[in-house]
Amino acid sequence: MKMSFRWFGESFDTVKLWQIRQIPGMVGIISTLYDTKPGDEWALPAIQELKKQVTDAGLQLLGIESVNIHDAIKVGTPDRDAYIQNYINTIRKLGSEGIKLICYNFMPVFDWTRSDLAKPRPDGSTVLAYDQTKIDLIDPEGMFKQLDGGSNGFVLPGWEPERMVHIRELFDLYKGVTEEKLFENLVYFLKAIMPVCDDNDVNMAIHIDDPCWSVFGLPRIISSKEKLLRVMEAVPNPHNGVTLCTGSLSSDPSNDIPDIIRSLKGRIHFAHMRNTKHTAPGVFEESAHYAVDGSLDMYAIMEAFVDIGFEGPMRPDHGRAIWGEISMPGYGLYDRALGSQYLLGLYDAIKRQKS
Ligand code: CS2
Ligand code: MN
Repeated sequence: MKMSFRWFGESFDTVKLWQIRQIPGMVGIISTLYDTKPGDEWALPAIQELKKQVTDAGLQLLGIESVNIHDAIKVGTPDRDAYIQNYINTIRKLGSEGIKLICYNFMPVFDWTRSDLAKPRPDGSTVLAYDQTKIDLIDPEGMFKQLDGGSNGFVLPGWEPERMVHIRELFDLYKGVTEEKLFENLVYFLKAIMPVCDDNDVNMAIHIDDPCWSVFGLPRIISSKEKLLRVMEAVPNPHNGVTLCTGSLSSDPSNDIPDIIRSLKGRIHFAHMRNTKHTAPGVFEESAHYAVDGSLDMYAIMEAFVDIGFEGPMRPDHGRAIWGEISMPGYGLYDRALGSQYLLGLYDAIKRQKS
């Protein structure tokens, strides 16, 4: 396992590479070109510059999160092939620079959904939280306004304002896109890109849907063991893999995360470690990574990663906002740094025990 940290780039992140470098055990950076739009072909000099910044800081650029997928590909409109070609070109350029991991998601319209970006906890920290009863009271536009207003002035990944102004048209576009259709479109996309992944040894790692159920009537296809295995079996190439995000999977407590990890042996290319605390069905908050602070058995989850011989990048996912830090919600330095140390401690102890 290679402990890594998500970083949005010099112009977008409050956290500095030199700070990340000082976190014990931190070897990798997961980044992106945050100013590209879904569907764009990435420019090689920009990729090279990003890689140089990371390497100069004494870290390795271990992967991209995310190269986002254009809605035409998800919906399956006639122009999708042009966007797939752009994606293929981007994969080739990343591969040529030695960047062999791409995380992406296949959620319609927007990325993860939360009802609260700064829910206060008794210790004075704030966390991202989800309450289905609150979501039921608003529409997607209201949702975007609420998130945009609470994001400390940062653009949230997957909630880009230029896309969100077209939110109604986007919803119209997805009318008639059932789970089955979305699945077919994912398979079409994966089959088209596998040859370039093979040539460049690039791993594609699909992120879990968050939450794991339909929000605002949009389909969800990456949300359970059965659904994940179906995608793995439909395109059995090992370059077609998963970003195992524990927090996203845990939104549905019926997901047995250690069992899912074991069932995906060889197909998990990237691990996101997050803990969540569930207080009622459909109601949870993102707690500290420390198991006791939430509802997840972080030991059993880490043990499953050790048992399958996971060697890829692992990163602490969303952290709490603590010590007065102002950052993109979920992506401050302090709590993710703390989380990484807990995760490394678990990992080292389990490894030692088993050797
Ligand atoms: C989120 C997502 O759970 C997470 O890591 O912050 O924004 C995630 O990066 C995307 O869904 C991956 O494409
Ligand atoms: Mn995640």
